[in-house]
Amino acid sequence: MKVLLISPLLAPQRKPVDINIGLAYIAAVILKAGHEVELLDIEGYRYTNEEVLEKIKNSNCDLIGIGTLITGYKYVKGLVNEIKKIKPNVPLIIGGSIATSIPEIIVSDMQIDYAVIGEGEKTIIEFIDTLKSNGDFSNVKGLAYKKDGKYFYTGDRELIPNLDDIPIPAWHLFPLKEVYLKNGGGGIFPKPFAAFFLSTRGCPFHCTYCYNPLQNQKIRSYSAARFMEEIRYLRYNYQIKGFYVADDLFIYNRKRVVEICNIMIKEKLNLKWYTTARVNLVDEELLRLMKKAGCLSLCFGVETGSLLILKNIKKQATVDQVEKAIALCKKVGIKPICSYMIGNVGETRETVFESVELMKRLRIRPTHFFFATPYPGTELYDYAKENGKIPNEIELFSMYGEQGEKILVNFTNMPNKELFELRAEAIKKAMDNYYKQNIFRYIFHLFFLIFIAIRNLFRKFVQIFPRFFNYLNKNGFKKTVNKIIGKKA
Ligand code: B12
Ligand code: SF4
Repeated sequence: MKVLLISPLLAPQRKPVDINIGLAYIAAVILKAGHEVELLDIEGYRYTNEEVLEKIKNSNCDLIGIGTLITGYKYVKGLVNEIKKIKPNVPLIIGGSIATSIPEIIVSDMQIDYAVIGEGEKTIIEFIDTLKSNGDFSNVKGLAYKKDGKYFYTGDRELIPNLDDIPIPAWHLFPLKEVYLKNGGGGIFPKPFAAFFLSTRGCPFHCTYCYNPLQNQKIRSYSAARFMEEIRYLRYNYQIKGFYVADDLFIYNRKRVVEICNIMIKEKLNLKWYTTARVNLVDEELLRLMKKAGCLSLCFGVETGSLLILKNIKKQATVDQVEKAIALCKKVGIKPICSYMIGNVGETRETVFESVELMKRLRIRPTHFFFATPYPGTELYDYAKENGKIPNEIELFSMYGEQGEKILVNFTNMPNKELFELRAEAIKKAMDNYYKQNIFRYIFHLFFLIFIAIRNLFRKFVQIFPRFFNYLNKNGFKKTVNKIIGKKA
């Protein structure tokens, strides 16, 4: 059977960096089962709509699979309509968080034939087998579709107990060298850089704005050996110099992290990497080891400096823990990056400025404030629905896009305009504080930039001067001056 897998356009406003890793796993299991896979990576290649439709038209596939996030809703809906016009008889199946979080809506609002809920590795293979044998799809767990005109769900599929059992993602189908590895990295991270590596699924915490807890997935991780197998694969096949572990909670299993770091140190891979962390899960010993293993930076979802908001979002972390974790990172030389939210339930001017005060105390460059956004499958989303804050779900899905730049749902008692202005004021305050705290660093930085500019000018002059001198010798002063000012002799 030939399966056409489509990675839709996801983040057109920036260069493609993150491979559609869920789809890469699906491609790997289909290939392993002996079928053919054709991949249409729209996000990676940025094909135009015409090119996309042409490629789909020319494909002799027996099944089409799409995988993406909820934010791809609008694009996928349009794409699906077009696909059904070109290939009305080819079954269309969709997976990814878009399917898992709103299967009923997907099945009824889009011309999708089947939606895969949860992990798809086993479901897709059973689905293909059933399709081939003309069997009964109601036996395939984790599948949603229309039966007798009504939504039908076959029931939950058991989680894959051991992630080491799944094959290495089919990275070779994606334009790794030409696109993703080239675009990843930068700043303190060397290129080629793999920004899409995943080794953990699930999370034991219950933050209200996150869709992980509602999937109720037990946290599972690759073993250290499997982790290293994939890293070596990327290192030797694609010469990566660094990577980002996109796990939601890479550091959850301390023992595993220690093992991974020890292997990296022993093998002298000299890879530079970063990942996400949680302020209540780091300690000095662990951070030192991570640093030694090449970890240059850690991203913390700090979210707020207000204890009240921390409680409201069920973060299970305290402001003290934030301050301690950041201080430890700075002490061992790991660059901490903190992200913040604004506009959660209970947010006021006072709580926003508690965040600004925290930023001030942390003395690190503040990152952006993201507006709290409810995504389906999260507690925040259910709260918004129950409180009449989402009058039209489909409309909301169509507005999703870049992260937290717009107020899609306002959970505060402030009008949108005030909340928007408050964010701008808070960002300005935080940045001003930061510049004041780092004034000498900035002056030094400025001098450094001026020095580099003068050095470059000097180098250019040294390169050009002999040519200029030769010309002058050959043509005389007047002709040379005329040449420079562009005047004909
Ligand atoms: C990598 C990632 C990204 C990448 C996406 C890269 C890409 N090209 O897809 C980037 C960095 C761009 C991104 C951005 C955002 N993300 Co994001 N991201 C993730 C992350 C960390 C991993 C996704 C992933 O690959 N998971 C691992 C794979 C194995 O799981 P999976 O995708 O679900 O795939 C499985 C099944 O769904 C199924 N499947 C998937 N595809 C297909 C296709 C077929 C045909 C079949 C049969 C099955 C199938 O099988 C797969 C294997 O089991 C998740 C968190 C998480 N742990 O899942 C958040 C997550 C998906 N992101 C989320 C969000 C909200 C965002 C942002 C809005 C910002 C933010 N707050 O993080 C932006 C939106 C950007 C935009 N412009 O649209 C939410 C989505 C919520 C939802 N209901 O959809 C998640 C779940 C985070 C969270 N915990 O809340 N993200
Ligand atoms: S935000 Fe992070 S810690 Fe909280 S539930 Fe989601 S993945 Fe877990």
